[in-house]
Amino acid sequence: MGSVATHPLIASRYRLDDEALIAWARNQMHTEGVCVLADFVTPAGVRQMVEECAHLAPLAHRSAPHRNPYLTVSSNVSSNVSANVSSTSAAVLYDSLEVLAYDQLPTSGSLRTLYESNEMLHFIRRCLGLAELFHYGDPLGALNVSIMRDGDMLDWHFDMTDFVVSIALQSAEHGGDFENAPMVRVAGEQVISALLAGDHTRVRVEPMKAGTLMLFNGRQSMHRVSPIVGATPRYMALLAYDTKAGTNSTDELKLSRYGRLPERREV
Ligand SMILES: O=C(O)CCC(=O)C(=O)O
Repeated sequence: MGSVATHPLIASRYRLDDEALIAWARNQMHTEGVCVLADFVTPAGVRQMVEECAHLAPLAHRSAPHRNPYLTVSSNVSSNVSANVSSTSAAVLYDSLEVLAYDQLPTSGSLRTLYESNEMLHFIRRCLGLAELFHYGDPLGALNVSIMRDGDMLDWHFDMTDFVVSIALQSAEHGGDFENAPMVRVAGEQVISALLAGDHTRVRVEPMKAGTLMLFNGRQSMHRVSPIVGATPRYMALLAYDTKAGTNSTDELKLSRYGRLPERREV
């Protein structure tokens, strides 16, 4: 008792063996596809994580992919023609961001310490109501940090995975809101098309301030990050897990997001 309940980087108000908290999180995921835990990381932990990111930021890879809302088609088209498309899968949308990869983050730093801890893995697994959960097998993407600067944005998309776990580290001066249309995928093509064309009746902003942990089903919920305004970069840590051991991403995705492939180690 005690050793799995707390972690030095996690605020004491959260006990990782709190059955009521875990049941609430599971219900949130089931009903809304999102669970937001404010002030999850301690202020000191957030400060350390921001320092790690700020120090490494010059090494981040910048990309500006064009793709459809399902991330199934990438495109070299240079203009945003998201509105007035006959099929939502033909919509061309645009992202711009920088990303720090897992292998760039210091092994004994606070970000990796939290991500790699078994306490955190088991807590996430239980909040998601899963029998098994593994750290993602992608040497670049298992834990990565998105850095978004003045003018950067992520446009509307559904993720290709069932869930994502993120920790907000630093907000922009303005913009950078996480806008979410919860569980909208089942509503069908017409509703998604209306949303892409500007009908935001189903959209809400998730309260992601520094230290917040979010569990999110991005396969069912269309979401975007509104354009960043101002000189302060937005930092968001993305912690990846999978229900199967050793799951990796494709080389195409790695090249697009990190601009490179992992070094191959000869055995
Ligand atoms: O930065 C964020 O808050 C969201 C990131 C996101 O939607 C994604 O990487 O697919």
